[in-house]
Amino acid sequence: MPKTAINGVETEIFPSMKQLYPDSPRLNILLIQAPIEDFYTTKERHYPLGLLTLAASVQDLPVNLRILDFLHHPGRSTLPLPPNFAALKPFLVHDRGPLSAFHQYYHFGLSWKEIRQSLAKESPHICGISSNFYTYTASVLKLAALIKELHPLTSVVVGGQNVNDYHSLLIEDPHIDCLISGPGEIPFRNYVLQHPLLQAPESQGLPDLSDPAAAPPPGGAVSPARPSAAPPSDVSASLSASPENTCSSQIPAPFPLPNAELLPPDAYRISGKNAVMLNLTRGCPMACSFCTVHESFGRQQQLLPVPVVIDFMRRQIQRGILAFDIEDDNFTFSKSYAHAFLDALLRELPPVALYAMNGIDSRFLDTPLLKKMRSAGFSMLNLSLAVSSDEHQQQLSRPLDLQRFSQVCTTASDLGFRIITYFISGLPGTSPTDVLSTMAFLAARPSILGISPFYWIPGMPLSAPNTPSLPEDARLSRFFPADPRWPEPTHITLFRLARLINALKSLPALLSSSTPATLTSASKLLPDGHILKISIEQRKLYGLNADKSLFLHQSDENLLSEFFELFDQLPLAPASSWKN
Ligand code: B12
Ligand code: SF4
Repeated sequence: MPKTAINGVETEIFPSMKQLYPDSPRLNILLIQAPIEDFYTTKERHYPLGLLTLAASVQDLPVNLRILDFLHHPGRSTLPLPPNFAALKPFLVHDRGPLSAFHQYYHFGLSWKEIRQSLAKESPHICGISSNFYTYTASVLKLAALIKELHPLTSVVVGGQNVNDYHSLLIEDPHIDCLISGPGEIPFRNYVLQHPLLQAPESQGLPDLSDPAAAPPPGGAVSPARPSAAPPSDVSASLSASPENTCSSQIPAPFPLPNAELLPPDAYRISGKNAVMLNLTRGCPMACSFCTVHESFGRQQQLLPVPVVIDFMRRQIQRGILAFDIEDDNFTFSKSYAHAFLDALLRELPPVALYAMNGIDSRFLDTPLLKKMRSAGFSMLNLSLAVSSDEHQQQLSRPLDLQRFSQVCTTASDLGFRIITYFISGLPGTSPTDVLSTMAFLAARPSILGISPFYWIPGMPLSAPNTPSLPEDARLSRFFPADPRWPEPTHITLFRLARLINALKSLPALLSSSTPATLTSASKLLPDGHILKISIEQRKLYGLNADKSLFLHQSDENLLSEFFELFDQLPLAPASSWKN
């Protein structure tokens, strides 16, 4: 069968579908999240937001639609290390101490045996699989093959941020019938509408659904075209153009909110609270060269009308949701929009816990906004810094005012936010010394250090001297040396050093101390024999065995010397702590 073109839906897509499940009065659609293989996963952020917004875009059609989340499952099983991860092996020692890194490779989610059993019970006309991550392409291909083996006539559609023309694995796969890139709502709805079951309304007694505009999904009509990937000519102009979008419920929503009701309220939890994820905005006007989000959502920011968001949240609260994670790329880019949203939330909704775990850019934060965020229910602030040097920020097209960043940190800490700031190690063009400077800058701020090893994505504007030949190598936890200055031992040593700083920053004695600490003075607060004290005194990194004995981690010795020289006299600020 010819595969549907990327970004479009051809007409001849269901050659033999008229015979498939002819007795079903409705179209059976399964929207599926695949399991993954990695050293770790972040289960608090598994929410299948993209699949649920797709679901919202077809919920008015005569379909039986279910979400099968094969990832979000307590089950995990250990796997042998992939052969191409061999360089990591000497470092993957099981360390029970504060300087641990990864040590065991896992399959996260339902096992393939259980997935097979689960799919065998289904009678799907269409299976839509989400593929957001290049590095996890293999799981998506395996799932597509399994669906075709069990249900040869079922249409397998794959969409998501990994669907693009930069790599051919999905395009060439014989088990995938249709690929949809960019926001999936409109093309997926069109795809569904072309199904023979929906194309014969009289015989099925179904309404005429050939005109999508006749039945827009709740929240307003979805946008008719893929957003522009071109950056807006004037970022400040797009900023000031956005406030009108804030309050009118007359303005149609440019994209749907998730159909959260498809899943039980307690299916996803954050800090023990029933949680849902949502986007208030889509599209990012920034142009950071290590990011590919614009390929999917464009560079013009679209805003949901505030009343639409508040209605959604109210409905969720009524069904027992207590926490909301706003996964936007730049939720506060338009400050007036963010204020309008927070004002409405404070005015109209009972207290809830709010998160923006994808990170907030300090450039778009100030004291009034931070105060309002705190009152509205944010207690954690996830900031993103990438790198601290001006030169590298320019190279990455990510200029940042460090003084302003520091002010934001101080204000947020005074307001009682717990702060974590993400920075990237291993970026092509940067050296380990550059990253030590970023770490030194953050160590002196009341923030936890969120080290994020660089991973390559096909199509990212940033070019790398070494690109991984296999998708599995293109993940954070692989510490892939995209630049020769970043061999695995250097990368992993920095990872542990970030953990060392964080452990010291969180020491109760440091938190209550009135005098600024240094690495050496902080170590003096620790009892004799403490693993961190020994590590600092000996300028080596130690791990902890199960029997509580210590072992020495293999490290980049030059980097260790450089770190201890640099940090010996540098100020170390305690991490800000939760204040309720
Ligand atoms: C939330 C999130 C996560 C969550 C997982 C979410 C999940 N359910 O799986 C967590 C935190 C676990 C995560 C992890 C990673 N992430 Co992440 N993540 C995101 C983030 C911030 C938001 C995703 C989202 O919900 N978007 C909103 C929804 C509405 O959009 P969507 O899911 O893309 O869906 C739309 C379309 O893509 C499409 N679509 C999606 N699925 C389908 C299916 C069908 C059938 C169709 C037709 C259409 C379709 O239609 C949807 C509606 O328009 C994005 C950045 C972003 N702005 O999107 C990065 C992003 C997806 N992550 C990325 C990466 C690389 C990772 C990591 C693999 C990095 C790493 N560590 O190596 C890790 C994996 C770590 C681990 N071991 O778990 C990259 C992916 C780039 C790529 N092409 O590979 C992104 C784009 C960020 C970036 N750096 O550029 N991530
Ligand atoms: S990293 Fe964030 S701010 Fe930068 S372009 Fe990507 S989504 Fe936008």
